[in-house]
Parts: sequence; structure tokens; C-alpha cells
Amino acid sequence: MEKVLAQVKEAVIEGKREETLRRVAEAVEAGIEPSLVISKGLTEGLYVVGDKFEEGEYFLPDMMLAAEAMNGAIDYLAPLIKKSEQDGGVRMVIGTVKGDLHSIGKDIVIMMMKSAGFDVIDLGVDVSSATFVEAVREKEAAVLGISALMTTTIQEQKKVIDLLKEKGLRERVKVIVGGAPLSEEWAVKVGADGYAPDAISGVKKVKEMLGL
Ligand code: B1M
Repeated sequence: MEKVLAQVKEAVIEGKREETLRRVAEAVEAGIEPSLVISKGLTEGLYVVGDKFEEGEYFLPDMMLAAEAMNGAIDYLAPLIKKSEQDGGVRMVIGTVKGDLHSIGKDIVIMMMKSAGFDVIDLGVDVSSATFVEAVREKEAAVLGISALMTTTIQEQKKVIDLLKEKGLRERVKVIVGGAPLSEEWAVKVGADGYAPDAISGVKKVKEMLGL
């Protein structure tokens, strides 16, 4: 199993879309859970790409190729993630903050939340505080998810929560924040109800927040 996952990871690092798809299909055929292919293969590959970018070994086009390879694999894996009916009806609104175009982590969280039976509304990326807050009001969401991937954009999470308070909506919705630069301490600081380091613990955290 480790060998197949290492091949998936390597294909993402090299930014090879077709090769990534082929390796992912092999992993699935070998009986590896799709969620494991995502966390231990694809995601680990993208983290290496991030390190290489930071070290100046990779450039923006390399990062884009890797992201494309990852997205193709996610499209393939999404229908294979088992659906649970148990929490049907609980509505969640989610998006990536203003100024931030990173969508992959958020999309994986959405996939896992849907597979756990949540009704998820995706606001996309580069979402303003006003759009988040309006969606919570209009969709009567029980949960709001705010994703941010850069140290330069995580402050936007606080702006969204502050605006929720200003509009008198904060008590109506549970707020979870996530993204690689965050921590539990950050979640407390911005006034969120919870933080999750990855998509699977995100589902657990949301259920815990709702008492499910
Ligand atoms: Co960008 N990028 N990027 N990038 N990119 C990072 C984030 C960076 C850390 C790379 C680096 O330098 N090491 C760095 C940010 C540095 C900082 O913090 N200041 C960076 C930069 C600098 C940039 C640009 C500025 C580059 C440039 O233009 N010069 C630019 C910014 C554009 C913008 O947003 N305005 C940019 C662009 C891009 C691409 C478009 C090429 C592409 C994104 C494609 C896309 O998303 N559609 C990209 C990518 C791929 C990355 C890295 C390599 C990978 C991100 C990713 O998808 N990870 C990234 C390096 C890194 O993160 N170490 C990097 C895989 C994903 C599964 O993990 O997103 O962490 P993650 O999500 C996890 C958890 O965090 C958690 O669960 C997810 C699944 O397990 N989680 C949640 C996430 N959201 C959650 C929400 C929750 C709960 C859990 O509840 C609501």
C-alpha cells in the first residue's frame, strides 16, 4: 500500500495529471480507501510542492500543474466516497476568504462533509465578509466554514466573524475555521467555535459543535 501511495505522491510532485490519475486508479483498484489516497498520497504531494516553491526550486507554473493533477484526481475520487444519510438536512455554508484563491483544501472538506450527510453550499474562493454573512442569513445555515491558506489572508476570518456579530447573526451559527497556517489558538483568537487541521477531523469537529 505504501508503494502505491508514494507513486501517487510522486506524480503530484511532478505535476503529471495523467500519471496521477493512473496511479490513483491503481490505488483504488488495490483496495485503498479514497480518503487515504487523498490524505496520504495527493495532499502529501502538494505539501512537498509547497516546500519546493518556498525554497525557490519550483515556480508558479509548477504549483499550478500540481494543483491541476490534484483536481483531476479529486474529480475521479469524489463519487467513490461513501455517502452517509445520518445527518441529512444540516446546512453548512463554506468558502475561502477574500484575496485567497486556494480551493483544494476547502473542496476536500466539502466532499467529506457531504459524505457525512451534510447539505453544503459552496461560496467558492475570494469570498468577501459581506457575502459570507449574507449567505448565512439567506440560507439559514447551522454551520459556517471559513477556509484561508495564506498568512496574508487569515485575518479575513476575524473580519467575517466580527461582521456576523455586528449583524446579530453570531449566535445562530457555529463557525469552524481551517487552513494550513492555522492553529487552535488562532481559532480562539478570531472567535470561532472550532478549528480542524484536516477534512476528516473537520467533520468530527462540526458534529461535536452541533452535539450530533
Ligand atoms: Co499557493 N501558496 N499561492 N497556490 N499554494 C501556498 C498556500 C504557500 C504556503 C506555498 C509556499 O510558499 N510554501 C504560499 C502561502 C505563503 C503564505 O502563507 N503567505 C502560497 C503562495 C505564496 C501563493 C501565491 C501568492 C503565489 C504567487 O502568485 N506568487 C498565489 C496566491 C493566489 C491567491 O490566493 N491570491 C498562489 C497560488 C496557488 C495556485 C493557484 C498555483 C495553487 C492553488 C490552486 C487551487 O487551490 N485551486 C496553489 C497551491 C496548490 C499551493 C500549495 C502548494 C498547496 C495548497 C493545497 O492545495 N494543499 C500551498 C503549499 C502548502 O499549503 N503547504 C500553497 C493541499 C490541501 C489538501 O491542503 O489546503 O492545507 P490544505 O487543506 C487541508 C487543511 O488545511 C484543512 O483540510 C484540508 C484537507 O485536509 N482545511 C480545512 C482547509 N480548509 C479548511 C476549512 C475547514 C477545516 C479544515 O473548515 C472550514
